[in-house]
Amino acid sequence: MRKKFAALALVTIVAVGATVASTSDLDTIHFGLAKSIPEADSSVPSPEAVQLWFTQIPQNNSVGMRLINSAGDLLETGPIMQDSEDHKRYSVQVKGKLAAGAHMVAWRGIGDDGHVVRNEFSFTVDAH
Ligand SMILES: [Cu+2]
Repeated sequence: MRKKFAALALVTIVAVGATVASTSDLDTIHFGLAKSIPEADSSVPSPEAVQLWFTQIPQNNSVGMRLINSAGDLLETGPIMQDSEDHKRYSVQVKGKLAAGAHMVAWRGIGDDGHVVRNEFSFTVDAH
């Protein structure tokens, strides 16, 4: 069941990647990602959490995030949590240590204009 879910997620990402404007366009037009930790395209030790800062406070219960490894497997994380003070900041706890190599973070959310925005970025876990 989990495998099937991961495969579906990847299909969605590929389809969306072809039609959605770049992240920099989204920042200025409407809802988007302002920054993340790990940063996009960074190389880092295995993180304990993935943190996202959006350009607007997302609508309630609109934010989702998936962590996917280079084999396309959906990795287990904790639930998506909104920061109680900075309402633009969301995070998930990573379960265990991530293997070295590329990882993709696929996220979605809805801002003020009611459009669902989806995008993804990658980071690499160092070998050491
Ligand atoms: Cu919009």
